[in-house]
Amino acid sequence: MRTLIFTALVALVSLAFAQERTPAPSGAEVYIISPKNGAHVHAPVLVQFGLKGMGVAPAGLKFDNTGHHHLLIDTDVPADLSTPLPANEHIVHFGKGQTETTLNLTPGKHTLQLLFADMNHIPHNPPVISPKITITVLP
Ligand SMILES: [Cu+2]
Repeated sequence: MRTLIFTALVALVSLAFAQERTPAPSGAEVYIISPKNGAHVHAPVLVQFGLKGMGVAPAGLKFDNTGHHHLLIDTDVPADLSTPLPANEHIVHFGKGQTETTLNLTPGKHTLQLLFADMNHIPHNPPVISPKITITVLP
């Protein structure tokens, strides 16, 4: 009996830690509708998020084939996509289900990239990532 309880506990604990990544349907795509790659723009910059083959849902709500947008600003996709994405000035979460934002970027070149992730902020498997664009913000 004791062994059984122990085994059950181990199974529960490993389940809690080995979070299965949410599968993405094949053909799912995120992309930046605007601005266009190479665009010269003035701040504030309206960034519009495009999504194909999946739906947007607020963070914390579980629906199949959904997630929420994350905008990577002047940074690369994190190497480890098995854990929740951090939230900072370079990785902005849109956990309310927003599909656009306005950025007050400083003049100069900036890169933007979208990364979709599930209700727990963990990218899907395979990850749904947009092409990275570079824009120039005019003074
Ligand atoms: Cu998130």
